[in-house]
Amino acid sequence: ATPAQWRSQSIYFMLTDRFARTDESTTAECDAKYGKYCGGTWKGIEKKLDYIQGMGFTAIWITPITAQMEGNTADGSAYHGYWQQDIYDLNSEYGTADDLHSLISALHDRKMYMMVDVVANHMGYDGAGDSVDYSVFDPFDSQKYFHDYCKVSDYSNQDNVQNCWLGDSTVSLPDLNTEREDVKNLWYDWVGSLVSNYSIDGLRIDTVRHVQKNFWPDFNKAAGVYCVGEVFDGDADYTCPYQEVMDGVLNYPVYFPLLKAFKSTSGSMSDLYNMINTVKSKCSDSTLLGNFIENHDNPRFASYTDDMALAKNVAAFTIMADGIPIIYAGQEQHYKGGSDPYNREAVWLSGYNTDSELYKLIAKANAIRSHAIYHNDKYLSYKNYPIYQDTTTIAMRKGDKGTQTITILSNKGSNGDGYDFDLPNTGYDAGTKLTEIITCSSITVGDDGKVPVSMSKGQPRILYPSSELEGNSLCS
Ligand code: ABC
Repeated sequence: ATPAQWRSQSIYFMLTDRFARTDESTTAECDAKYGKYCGGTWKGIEKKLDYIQGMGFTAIWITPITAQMEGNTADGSAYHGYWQQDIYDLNSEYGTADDLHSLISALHDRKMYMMVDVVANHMGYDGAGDSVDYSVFDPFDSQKYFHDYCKVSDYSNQDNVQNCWLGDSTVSLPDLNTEREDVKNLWYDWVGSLVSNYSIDGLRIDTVRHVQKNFWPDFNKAAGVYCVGEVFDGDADYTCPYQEVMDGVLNYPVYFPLLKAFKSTSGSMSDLYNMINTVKSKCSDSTLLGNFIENHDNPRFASYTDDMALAKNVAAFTIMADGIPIIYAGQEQHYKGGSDPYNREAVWLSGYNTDSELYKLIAKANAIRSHAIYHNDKYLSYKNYPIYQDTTTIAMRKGDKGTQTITILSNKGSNGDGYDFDLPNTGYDAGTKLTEIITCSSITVGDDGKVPVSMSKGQPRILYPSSELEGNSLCS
């Protein structure tokens, strides 16, 4: 699928090993701290598509599918999929090629998309960087395909970031020499075949900042589908330029101030307010970025605060701002694991509770977003911007006059006092009847054009013109 087709999607991201098992067990043991395989499979995912679709997701992103380094180490096993050794074979722990085909057809039958994670920067080896037996890799079975060993040690030095190796002396990540023509061509052929063999709709690309920029345009082109790259850096001046060589990047610049604003009831709104504008002006297209507040590399949001209202606000932001929303499996169950590997809990242990507060909030936010998109085909390309901030509140607008959504977020938390205020600059005409989607209550825009907003218990608010909701069951 093209970038334009992806713009309207909403993504549920999971580690294949940790989402669902073929036997549909909700009790199978999985202690994330050991970093071992827990038994999640592609068949398991296929059986749980109702659960995913029930939250309004239209796409899934799964971790890498290639064959991995075997066995267990002090860093754990390759259950996550980022330690590949054979790029032409699949990770048999997750199932067979037929299982993967079957999952993808099941998605397509539901008009959903499949995004697969791919790694072109490195392979994975059970041992230190100076002890690698290159013959275990397929292809790249000789040292000549790799950069000489050195460890990534200085993120402010781009040569070091690109040419040295990630990993440690337990599991090294042999760093491919992606300047070599043969290495480039192998990857371009490989990615084109992968996408067409499995009818993959989009790619999440790992470790993008660790490969020279000029590698990516042809990789993205050979893939022929929307690609979103991981550039793990909060500086928009550093991260946005990667959107010149790839369709989109994960929105790390917004991630950091979003976390800061909502991880406590004293977080500052102004950094987030400013960063929304910064990304909008510095990235070539903020509507093609991947928005998130959780992933498998960072502590879960609830590891900072167990406040449910704060978790709802960040989820609402992720879905209502510019870009493609990405929710990390387990976020809807308010999982609270800390740093890797603790943030990779098995989702089956939640029993896939569809009544959880965040499951329902996510479903609502995805539903109003889909409705707004469906109702006005320019909704997605209209760039979201902040219209208001105070010490505990931020409000933002997305969409043309008359069909815009206004999202109002607060970090007061579940125990926060209620407060009322008149919100200016929404673009709604005086007298317009609005529906607040979270509470399904009605509000009329004042004669002065301001919207009387009532905040309570730190809950988020999403406004939309009532007349444009006709025929939608969201609040009726
Ligand atoms: C395993 C164990 C860990 C153990 C480690 C040594 O080995 O699980 O407990 O500590 C995979 C696995 C991991 C595994 C690693 C290494 O491989 O999933 O479990 O860790 O073997 C991607 C993937 C990630 C994957 C890999 C490797 C890459 O999403 O899951 O990890 O294929 C860097 C990379 C980034 C990578 C990330 C984990 O590490 O750039 O691609 N993610 C700074 C740097 C970032 C750096 C980050 C974390 O630190 O700038 O480039 O990411 O090390 C902000 C700044 C940021 C800064 C942060 C910390 O602060 O703006 O720039 O990020 O303010």
